[in-house]
Amino acid sequence: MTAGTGPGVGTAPAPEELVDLARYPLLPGAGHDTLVRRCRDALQQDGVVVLPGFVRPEALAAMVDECRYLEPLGHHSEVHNTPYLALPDDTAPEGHPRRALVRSSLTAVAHDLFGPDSALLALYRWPALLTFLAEVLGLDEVHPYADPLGALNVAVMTEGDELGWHFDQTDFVTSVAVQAPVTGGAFEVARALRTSEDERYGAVAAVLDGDRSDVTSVGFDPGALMVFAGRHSMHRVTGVGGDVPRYVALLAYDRRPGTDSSELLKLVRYGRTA
Ligand SMILES: O=C(O)CCC(=O)C(=O)O
Repeated sequence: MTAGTGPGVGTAPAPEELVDLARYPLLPGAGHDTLVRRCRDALQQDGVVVLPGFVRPEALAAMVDECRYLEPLGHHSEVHNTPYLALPDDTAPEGHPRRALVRSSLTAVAHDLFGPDSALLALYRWPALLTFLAEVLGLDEVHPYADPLGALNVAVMTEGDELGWHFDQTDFVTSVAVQAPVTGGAFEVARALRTSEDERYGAVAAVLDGDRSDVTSVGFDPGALMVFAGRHSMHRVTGVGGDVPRYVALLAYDRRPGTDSSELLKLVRYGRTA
């Protein structure tokens, strides 16, 4: 059986064969320190770093097959929530972002559905990737989530799906773009829209009302690894069109071991809690 395409009876691919290590020297050696510095600078300056062509073409083809196989096992949800991923605050004035509702519609494939032969799982657990991410993020360590459903998950977006404007509740998100849709599916960011001290509700309301002056499109480039700091940068995925699903793998890590997601988040995203 080809790695990552079936119900998980094969063996896991070697993670170092999944990544273009000539272009991105993740392991210590020539070019490694320069790569880390470049990524760290981009993340600090722009809140996002994208490494196009990170996944080698053959590995990407296996990941597409894997996502195709997993897609029917995923849970589709459509929710309307605030950009703060919280319930609307009815005490806030009319038109306030804390009362605004945005639509998110997607299918999520949970971590426990990936087979032992999964290329995505092999990449997710690869110690060299964890060390590299810690270096880029300036952290001592990076740990995979302990969330049995959300640790590694695939977001599938088909015709009519979208991810509304929101701020993340985590410091950073790592993703691998696997397959682009026919139209839409762009990752758009209003960078550093708020700070820890200032919510800047006026600026948030303007973006929600369609003001594009603070918005940049990061695009969607299959094979790219993205590290994104979304706590202060509001972001969204534009509506998807056409008959090719958008696949993105979300690799959830934290600076501490044992991080889990709330039961409510699991229920909404995966339709179950375990
Ligand atoms: O699908 C993507 O490209 C990004 C997903 C995202 O921003 C999120 O899940 O918060």
